[in-house]
Amino acid sequence: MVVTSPTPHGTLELVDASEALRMPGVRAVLTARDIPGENQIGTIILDEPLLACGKVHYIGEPVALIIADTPGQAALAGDAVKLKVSPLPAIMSPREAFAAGEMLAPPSIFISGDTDAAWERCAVTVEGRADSGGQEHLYLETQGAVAIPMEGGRFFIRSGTQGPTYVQRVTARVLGLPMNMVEVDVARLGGAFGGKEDQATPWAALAALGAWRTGRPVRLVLGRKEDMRLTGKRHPYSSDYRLGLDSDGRMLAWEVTYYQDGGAASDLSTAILERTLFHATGSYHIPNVKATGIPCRTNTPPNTAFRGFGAPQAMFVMECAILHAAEVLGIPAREIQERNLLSTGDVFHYGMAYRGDEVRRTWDRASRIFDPEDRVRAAAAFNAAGGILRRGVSLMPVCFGISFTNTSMNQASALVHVYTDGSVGVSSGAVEMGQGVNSKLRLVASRVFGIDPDRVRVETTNTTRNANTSPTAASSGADMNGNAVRIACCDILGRLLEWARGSLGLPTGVLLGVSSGQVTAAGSPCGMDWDAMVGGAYLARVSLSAHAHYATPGIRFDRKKGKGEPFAYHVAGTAVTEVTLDTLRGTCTVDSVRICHDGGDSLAPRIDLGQIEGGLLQGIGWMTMEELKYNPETGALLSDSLATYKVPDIYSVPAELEVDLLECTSDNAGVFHSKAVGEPPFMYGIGTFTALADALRSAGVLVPPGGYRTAPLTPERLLMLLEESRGNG
Ligand code: LUZ
Ligand code: MOS
Repeated sequence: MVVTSPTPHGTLELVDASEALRMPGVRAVLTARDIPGENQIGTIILDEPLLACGKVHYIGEPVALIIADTPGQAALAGDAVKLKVSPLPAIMSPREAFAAGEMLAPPSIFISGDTDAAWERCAVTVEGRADSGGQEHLYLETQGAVAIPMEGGRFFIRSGTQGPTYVQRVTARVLGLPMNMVEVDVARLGGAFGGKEDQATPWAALAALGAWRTGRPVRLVLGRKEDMRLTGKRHPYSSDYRLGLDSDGRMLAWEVTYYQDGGAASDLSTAILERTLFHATGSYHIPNVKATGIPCRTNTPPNTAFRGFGAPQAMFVMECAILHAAEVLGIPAREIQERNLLSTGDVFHYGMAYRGDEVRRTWDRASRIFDPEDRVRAAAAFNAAGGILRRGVSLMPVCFGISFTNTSMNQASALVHVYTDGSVGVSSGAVEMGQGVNSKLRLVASRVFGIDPDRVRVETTNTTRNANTSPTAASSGADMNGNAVRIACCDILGRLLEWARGSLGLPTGVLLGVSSGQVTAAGSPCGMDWDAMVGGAYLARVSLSAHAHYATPGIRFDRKKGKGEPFAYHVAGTAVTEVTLDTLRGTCTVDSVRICHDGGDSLAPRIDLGQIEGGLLQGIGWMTMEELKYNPETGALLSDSLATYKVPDIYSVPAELEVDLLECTSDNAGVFHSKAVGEPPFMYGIGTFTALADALRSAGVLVPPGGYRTAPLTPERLLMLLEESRGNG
């Protein structure tokens, strides 16, 4: 049980646990003073204590840890801990924070071309503001960990984390131990979405602290409400933009400033802001760009990674500006979009050339097979007929860079054992969180070995078997760990076939392989099966194990210059969305979403389809219904349960949902020409916002200041906009 700050900002005057310590079942109450090592859990910037010390910076900041025999006893004792906090002024919005000089790090700026010189060449410029809200991860399984003290002062931790190495490093730091004294094991997570990249760590470190103090296993699992209150979310952004276009609708200049609501500590905010800057131009080519990111410190839980990692916020602002320009020019947004789509060879503002062609290919294919023009005509006819309903249509192109923007993180490792009975065990740094990475790894191993996937088992993710791993994140888990598994398997297979060649007495010119469990020579079975080869090689003392390391090739980025080739490749796609808005009630339905998605040569199309559909739904939730509400007086989160925080459910699924996987076998850094799929589909959800904007426009709602360029477009907000436009504001 974790005792947390009741105040968004203040000085911690007193933590009195004397009564709690006398309560039944209570083993220990720990505060910052009890930490044997460093009270520091920061990853990029060391600015976050594990347990508050001196000051508190947000409601829900851990102050004390209660270890008791049962969760009930711990909860009762938690209520008995007396906290005295003298309040300080709290900041709840990023612009307010910026005005007060409260930043988590200095602003960063990406520049290409010369925007100042470009404005005078623009026939039209639009300026405005676009705000997008935060988002609760709502992973099915809440944060939790079990820490077990082991012999020799070691600790074994089972953690629900995307980043076992982070948990290991921080726990070692907190306990004052070398990393080799902490083993972290992860079986699987009940979802994460980025919420367990950095923020699974404190709960594991706290459990370990409890295990260290009591010498007993400690289990710490957050309740749902607790999890919603205590952990960080997607970063809300408030952004200013200025977009300049020539008379043909070509975008010439783009200036944008992102005020990122980082919460009370930096967590991954600066990395997320960097990905925002990389995606400042969305799926478009703009020759003159100035993008500024300001990481602002506010008094909410530190915001963190969430599917898309800052890119959705950037693409949202870009699409809002295009809508705005389309209104001023009196042309459909899709004309501006199409005119400016990225083409092969276009240079991004960060200096990398776009090597793919899938932005235009998916747009063109979506335009052909989904016939958006016909849908636009149908909507116009529907709207012309009057009544209270209005239809809207949008196209939403997505282009997402694949690789951690921090180049050094783009590495993975695998450990593969073939056992003497021919079965295979695969370990890697990848964490299974429902995204299907284990199925993909199993397919990779079975494909290299030429055996049935059932012969392959994917083991837990464990820091003793695979060390110094990057978190399973950035959509790159299958790409990088899959490649490491591929290399390790190839290594073993090479040794096995070499032994088989000798045993069969075949000359070196004959190509050996394994297919459907049979050893083949020049493509035909040669009477030896996989099991016999493995057994024979073992007796001949051939190693049946391999460890492999994979580092994504060809990427680099110079942070000082803001230029480089940070991404291995880009994933693209285009969504066509139709919505119906009820102008009387403010409600809306998403009638259809049709997506043409660049899935590469998919390893597992059904898994990728699940990611595309799930990502879309999560994006629709972010854009239309999920809204974080805080008590304006106390700063407490009001939307802290599923009764007050609405997420998409089965009824939110578009009545028609169609996904077309673009056939694409071009070379990239995926495994066997497959492509990363986790994050890009999230941003198709922005198409629901722009389709709603289209419907609003036909209901007579036009760009009011701060108007519909605010997400989410909840029914409440839609109704207010409609009422304002009717003069009922
Ligand atoms: N995590 C991270 C990520 O540390 N760096 C990234 O670039 C990233 N991108 C997407 C999701 N998680
Ligand atoms: Mo992430 S947002 O953990 O890929």
